[in-house]
Amino acid sequence: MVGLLPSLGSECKGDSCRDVISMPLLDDMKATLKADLDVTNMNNHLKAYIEQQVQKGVETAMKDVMRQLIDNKLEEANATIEATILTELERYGITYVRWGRKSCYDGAELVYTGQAGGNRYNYNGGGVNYLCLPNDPENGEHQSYNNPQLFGAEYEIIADWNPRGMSGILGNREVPCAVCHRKRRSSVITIPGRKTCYKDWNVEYNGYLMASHINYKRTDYACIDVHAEPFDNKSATDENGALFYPIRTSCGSLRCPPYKADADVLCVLCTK
Ligand SMILES: [Ca+2]
Ligand SMILES: [Ca+2]
Repeated sequence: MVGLLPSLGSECKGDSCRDVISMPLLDDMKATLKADLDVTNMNNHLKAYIEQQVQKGVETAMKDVMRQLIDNKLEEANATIEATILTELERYGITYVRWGRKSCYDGAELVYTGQAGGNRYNYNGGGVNYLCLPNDPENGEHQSYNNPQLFGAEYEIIADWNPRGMSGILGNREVPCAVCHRKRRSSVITIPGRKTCYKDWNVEYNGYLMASHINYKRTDYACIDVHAEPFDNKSATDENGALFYPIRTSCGSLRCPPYKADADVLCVLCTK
């Protein structure tokens, strides 16, 4: 019996492809059937088929390799983008003053700590805002003109002026402050009249809203931490300067309810 499959790479032509195939017809008859076959077409078909299969295999293998390469590159690119975003996010954030405390809350970075100050409670002119004055000032030159408008601030929280939950030793003591930086946040608000933040906002601190006294010059409102502390160990002396008085509600134009008459005013500083 002759082979039907010529080796790949060699192609038969014409008579060379005409071979005689013999095979047993019936064992008992001890005879053979002989036939001439032209295997040219069969060879060509087989060759084309094999080439097609080889090509498919190569294509599939190439696709797998390319896909793997692309996947790897995409993974690398995603990791780079993510790392870049995280690095950039570190540079962004918000700042706020925490009045009444020397430190920042839970992971917020301390920019500096200092002493609360502002204009004297009974002086005209100047600013109405409280200032957080750093503990390591860079001082200007001495001057003789008469326009002193920068004073330290005192807690004017004496006897029954003490809001619930605040230390009773604060009266006439000086007021610390901390400037805090919270990374990866873009907004900050101080909400008067609440001690909790709204949904999706984070509490930085809560306390009581304070300002000047109704008989003195107007100031800003400031949110004094509920756990306010004295600036230092110096005993309470009534030096005055800028003053922080607790304030209370007054119903009328302020709707009660929802507000409550003659009540301490809570506040909370929120970020997100
Ligand atoms: Ca004092
Ligand atoms: Ca005082």
